[in-house]
Amino acid sequence: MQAKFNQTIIELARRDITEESTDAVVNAANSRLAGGAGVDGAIHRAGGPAIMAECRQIGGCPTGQAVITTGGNLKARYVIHTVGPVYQGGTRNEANLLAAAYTNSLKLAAKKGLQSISFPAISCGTYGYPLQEAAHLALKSCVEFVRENTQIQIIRHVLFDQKIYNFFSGELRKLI
Ligand code: AR6
Repeated sequence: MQAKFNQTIIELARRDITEESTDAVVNAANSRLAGGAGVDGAIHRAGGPAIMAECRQIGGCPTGQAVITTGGNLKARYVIHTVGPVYQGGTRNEANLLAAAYTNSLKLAAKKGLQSISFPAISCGTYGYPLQEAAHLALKSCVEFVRENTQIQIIRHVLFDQKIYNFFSGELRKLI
């Protein structure tokens, strides 16, 4: 499923983000950039040790912020590492932090001159964010960004399972 907002196509795909050939893939990292399970583990496994070496140099990334490394052995030229919030009931500024994770990743991609980017469903695994609200915030952040910024031509949300895909497609339909 896809829709065009201003100059940008926002699309949903059901597959493994490590296969993406967009200019950048986004990693749902932790604030120490230490690697882990889920999409983080998959990206480091597929991308090879060069990515972790760069993460160690950078040292860390606060929740809601984003940093960039090269893509190692991935098809994507860059990995943008962002840190979503751990969901703790919704009263710890989680919504703003999740939106910021998307917006700051997009700002970094635009600053680098990139034209395409693939996101996983940040905070939707280990970090426990309710899926429908996470899907809404993810898409709303991207749509708001592309209304003001025309640099990025494709934003792809790469969703691992059908359940999350269905939440994203339901929320995307509401924004069209
Ligand atoms: N491609 C696309 N999506 C994937 C893939 C993949 N290869 N693998 C998993 N997902 P998670 P978080 C989906 O837990 O909630 C790590 O240990 C997964 O099904 O990866 O932000 C980090 O180091 C889920 O929908 O990220 C952090 O400590 C989504 O990606 C912590 O987990 C995000 O799940 C971050 O937790």
